[in-house]
Amino acid sequence: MNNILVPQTGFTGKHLTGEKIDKAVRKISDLSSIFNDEAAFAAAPPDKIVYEVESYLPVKDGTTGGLFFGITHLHPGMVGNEYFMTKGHFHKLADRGEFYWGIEGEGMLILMDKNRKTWAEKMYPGSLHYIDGYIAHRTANTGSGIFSFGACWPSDAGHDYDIISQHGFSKILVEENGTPVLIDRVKD
Ligand code: M6P
Ligand code: ZN
Repeated sequence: MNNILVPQTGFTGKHLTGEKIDKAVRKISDLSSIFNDEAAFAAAPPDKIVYEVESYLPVKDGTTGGLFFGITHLHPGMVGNEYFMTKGHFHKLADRGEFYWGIEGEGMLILMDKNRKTWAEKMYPGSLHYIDGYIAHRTANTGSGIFSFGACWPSDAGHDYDIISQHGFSKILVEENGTPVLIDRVKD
C-alpha cells in the first residue's frame, strides 16, 4: 500500500462518472408556475424533458464546509416565447455563493437580488460566473442545441424554491425577432 489512490469519481468535461453521482430529470410537468405563458404551458407535452442534472454529492446535504459539484444539461425549446429554463432558487442559507461556468451551447444566467432587481449574463463555453450570496439564480437555453453548464456550491447552501415559484423573477427572458431579451414580467 503506497497511499496513492485512484479517484472513484470522474469529470469527462461534460459528464460525471463513478460513485455517488445523483441524477435528476425535470420534465415540463415538474415545472408548473415557472413559465409565464400559462396557455402555452398547458399545451406543452408534459413528459418532455427540459433539463437533467448530474451532481456529485460527496458529503451529506447540510454539511458545513463541504462542496457539491453539478452539471446541468438544458434541452433546447420554448414555452410560448420563453426559453426552456431551470426552476431557479435562492439558497436556504441565503448568504451562500456559487460558481457557474459554461461548458457547451449558448445560454443565459438570470440573476435577481432581494429587492427583485433582475439582470442576466451570457453563458457560453468557457464563461465563468460568480453568484454572490442572497442572489437568486436560474439559467435558460438560448441556443438550438443542448446547453450544458457546471456548478459548484457549498453543501450547506440548500435550495429555497418558494419565492421563485410564488412570485417568479421580476423579469423574464423571451425571444423577440430571434434574439433573447429580458423584459418586465407582466402576469395576466
Ligand atoms: C445547478 C446547481 C444545482 C441546481 C441545478 C438546477 O446545477 O445550482 O444546485 O439544483 O443547477 O437548478 P434548479 O435547482 O434551480 O432547478
Ligand atoms: Zn444555487
